[in-house]
Amino acid sequence: MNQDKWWKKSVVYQIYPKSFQDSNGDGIGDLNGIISRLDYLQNLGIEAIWLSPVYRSPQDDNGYDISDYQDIDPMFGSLADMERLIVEAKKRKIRIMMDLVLNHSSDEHFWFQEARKSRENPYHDYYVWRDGEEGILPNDMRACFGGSAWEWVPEVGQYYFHQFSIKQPDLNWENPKVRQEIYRMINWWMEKGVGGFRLDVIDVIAKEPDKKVTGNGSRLHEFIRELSRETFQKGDLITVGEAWGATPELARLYSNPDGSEFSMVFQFEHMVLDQQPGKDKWDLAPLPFLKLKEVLGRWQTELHGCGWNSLFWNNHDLPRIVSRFGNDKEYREISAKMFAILLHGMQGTPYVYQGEELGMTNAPYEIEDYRDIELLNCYHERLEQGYSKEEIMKSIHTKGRDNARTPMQWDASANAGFSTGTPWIRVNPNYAEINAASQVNDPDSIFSCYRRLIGLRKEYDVFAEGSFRMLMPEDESVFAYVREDESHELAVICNFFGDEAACPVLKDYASWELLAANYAKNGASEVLRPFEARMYIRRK
Ligand code: TEU
Ligand code: CA
Repeated sequence: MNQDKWWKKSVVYQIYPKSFQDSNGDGIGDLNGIISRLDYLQNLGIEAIWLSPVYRSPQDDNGYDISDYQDIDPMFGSLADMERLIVEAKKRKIRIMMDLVLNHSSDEHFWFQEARKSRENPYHDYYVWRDGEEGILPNDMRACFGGSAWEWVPEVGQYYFHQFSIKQPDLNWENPKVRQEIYRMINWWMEKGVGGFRLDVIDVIAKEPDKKVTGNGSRLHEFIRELSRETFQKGDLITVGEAWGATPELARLYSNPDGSEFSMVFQFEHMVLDQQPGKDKWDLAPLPFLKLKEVLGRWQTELHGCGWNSLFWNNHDLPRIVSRFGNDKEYREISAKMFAILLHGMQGTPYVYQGEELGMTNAPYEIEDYRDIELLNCYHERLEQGYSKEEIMKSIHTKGRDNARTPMQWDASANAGFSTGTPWIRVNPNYAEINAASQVNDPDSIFSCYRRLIGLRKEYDVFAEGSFRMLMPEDESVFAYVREDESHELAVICNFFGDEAACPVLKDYASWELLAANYAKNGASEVLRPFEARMYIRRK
């Protein structure tokens, strides 16, 4: 059962290990680096860490291509380091959530190495194969990172299916042996004390390529319920599925309060609004603000009492929120705090992505300084398609995944304190100004704002359980809502933009207790300053 679960009042912090903290000077973040920063995370108040993949991997897609699910990549450390991380985190009341990439493995995984040898090989059916002739593809399905979703293997005279890169062959969930291997592996991690899992692209595991179906295949929830029963339900875990194709209706299945699937899912409806309809993320469009309010509000009310939301603005695949919807120049601090206050007042479990709590920004580099496979493939594909370089770079600077993957900015020393060697990806040059050292002890910093919000969610039940009501849904500048339970009312009132905004309802809350704000208290009574955010509470 998912009722009264600890994770309803907790905040999760996402670590992208490659970019968090390097401990041995090779320029790559690692497990010992993470251990050395646990005190920082405890101070922030988070209670779980979602660790992006640290398994053995050729790193074609930064670890989302796993060649051994039961080992740690030497670049990150050893299994003993991982065990130590779990123990050290536990001492600080932090649970470690691992990232399960179950839709595909690496092509260098033993299973695939065997599978490609012959059709009779016992592992052949671990993957998704279709007959064909070289050069005549089974169908026209495309991979997410560009190119065909089919790749020819001459040894077997067949194509294998891959939704992501060529080095990420899709696993065949129809094969019960594959499912059993996966459950065995997950239980092995659970025995090591792992406290939860994030399930990568879980909504596409039940693919039906002959029907050109990837997301929400007909056996999806059957597979997930079996997975959950055979693994997660044996422990008090937090689980979150990544589901780009989720609707509120589907999310009520994924996060069913009976605990039959996951704790919650990541849905992305609010993260795909600033692109041209029907096109992909690189085809930029201004953010339709009223639509954003409608989307977030709908997810709040539709899951209330019958499901559970994940709340986030950022992750390792998304651009930095201050640069995306806010202002990363003169209002960087103010707007970063506005996004924090706006999100943390909602119902669900908030996720903070490394550096978000510092107001880290996008990294508009030259193409040579980027590393991400998706970004680089887009660059080459679009050049071939005739886009201008300027146009492509604009899309990349706005949406590229490496915006979120630059090294964590710890202090103003060389390489932002991330590494004594040469970082695998360039450090954002603004680290002297934006870094943790300058914020942790400053009560007015973005970091302190996050710490306060994380604490408030534990203090007042209304955050976890209260109902949600949008205020002024048609207002073009203000994002405001009220939460309510038996004992409290909570009001969050934000100006989403960089101009002053009239906000007559403000005066209705003037007598309430101000819990959090991003300006000094004495503002005007009916006007919000640029990006101003206020969170009020009152006892009923
Ligand atoms: O991302 C899922 C996914 O669909 C992405 O390809 C997404 O469309 C893209 O990043 C948006 O820019 C997950 C992981 O979070 C991502 O890092 C992996 O590359 C991907 O799965 C494959 O495992
Ligand atoms: Ca290292």
